[in-house]
Amino acid sequence: MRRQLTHEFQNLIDRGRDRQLRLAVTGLSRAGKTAFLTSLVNQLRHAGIDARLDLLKSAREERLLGAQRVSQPDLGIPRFPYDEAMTSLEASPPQWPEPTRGISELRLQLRYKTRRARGLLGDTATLTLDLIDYPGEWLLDLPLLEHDFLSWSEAQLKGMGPARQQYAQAWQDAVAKHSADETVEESRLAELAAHYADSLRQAREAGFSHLQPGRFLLPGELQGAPVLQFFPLPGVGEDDRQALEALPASSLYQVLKKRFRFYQQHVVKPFYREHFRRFDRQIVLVDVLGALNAGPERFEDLSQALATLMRSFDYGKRSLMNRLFSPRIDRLAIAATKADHVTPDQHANLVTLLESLLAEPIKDLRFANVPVRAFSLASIRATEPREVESDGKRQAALRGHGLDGEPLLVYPGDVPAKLPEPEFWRRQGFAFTPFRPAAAGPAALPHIRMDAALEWLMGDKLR
Ligand SMILES: Nc1nc2c(ncn2[C@@H]2O[C@H](COP(=O)(O)OP(=O)(O)O)[C@@H](O)[C@H]2O)c(=O)[nH]1
Ligand SMILES: [Mg+2]
Repeated sequence: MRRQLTHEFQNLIDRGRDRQLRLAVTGLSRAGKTAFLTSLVNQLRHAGIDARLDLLKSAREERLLGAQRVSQPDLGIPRFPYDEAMTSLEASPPQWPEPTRGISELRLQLRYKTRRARGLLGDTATLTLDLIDYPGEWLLDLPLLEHDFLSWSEAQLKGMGPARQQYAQAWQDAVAKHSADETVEESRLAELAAHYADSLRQAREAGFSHLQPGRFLLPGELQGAPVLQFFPLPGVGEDDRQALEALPASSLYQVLKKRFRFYQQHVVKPFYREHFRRFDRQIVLVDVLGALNAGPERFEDLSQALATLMRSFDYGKRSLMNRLFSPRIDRLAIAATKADHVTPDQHANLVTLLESLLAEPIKDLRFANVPVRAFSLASIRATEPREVESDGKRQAALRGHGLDGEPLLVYPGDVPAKLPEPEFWRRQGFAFTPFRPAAAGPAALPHIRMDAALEWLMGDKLR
């Protein structure tokens, strides 16, 4: 009798616990979001069969039974293309999944055994896990809400370094042919805006990250809409405010100003209100190694982009985020991806480098009492650690295949443990070769520390 009561009591507790988690994955383009989510779904689907998830407590204790896909709750959001990604990885030769360019979502139902005292297993329970993938570029737009068109315009044009300026020059020359009070034809506006978007894309291609507005790079369903047809206006500043404000509604200045406001109200705000606000947990992926490979100006630019991006997680009482949207993320992970590009002895440095890259935001998060942890991981491990002998000494190396299939045995170099000094860049001691993924078989995808990230992001929900 007594035994039965305890059992029912336990059932009640189980039902009362929150059994739902909205986990969001973000990062700038090419940071590794698609690879991460594909691997995450794959690992969970193989849990209890052949996945290697020793650092995920519920898996280690053999309580995690498996995961199933169920239909997603938001019918207006594209489904995360898991099957398509797996098809690419299973192809011969295997290929990295196609890049995705907007927000997508997938719902999993996890089954697991709850934990009782003294290691006894409890009942079977389910956790509904909503996974959301969205471009980090969209978060670069948060500060845009603090500006009006004029101050935004000035800030955009002032902040460019020489290499970055190079990509904006042709566009600037084209705009310089027009004045702020001129009535510019709709088609010409569209042209100038397209030219501006193009200059952002070129800068992006050349390795820059700190680019605004974010939707110009990843327009999603807004491709071609007039709301994306504005740009900063060179040659005017705060001193001209009064004169500019007095211009007629048809003037170039007023038209751009109106569109900028529309972009704030109908693009930036709705994303935070309808999506961001509802996330419970977040992982931010960063391609630290890619930036190291790209040199000092790109690396510094990534650092600024990350500082901007992380402002969306600034929950200080007086932060813009809290004032506008009262978000609820209660735990955050930041991860340096593609760790399989360096030898395992460099992984600890990769984490400390990431931590120093994000030192300020991490401090703010801790102050605001949002737990945050840094990781290095490989969602889909494409290399194997090896050792080679050179000059009679043993040296760590990586074995893998290049994108066109040729076998490689390389030592990519040392990862600096903190922000690199000028000396590091002079030596250029880092060479990053892209690898193609290993052939995917029927077993779970090979990874590095996906399980550690999972434990941090959802382990407490699987008790
Ligand atoms: N070696 C290795 N490469 C990776 C890994 N994850 C991503 N990549 C590489 O980075 C590219 C971009 O990754 P993707 O997930 O598409 O980035 P997204 O734009 O953030 O979704 C991929 O095409 C791969 O070349 C990984 O775990 N290991
Ligand atoms: Mg993607």
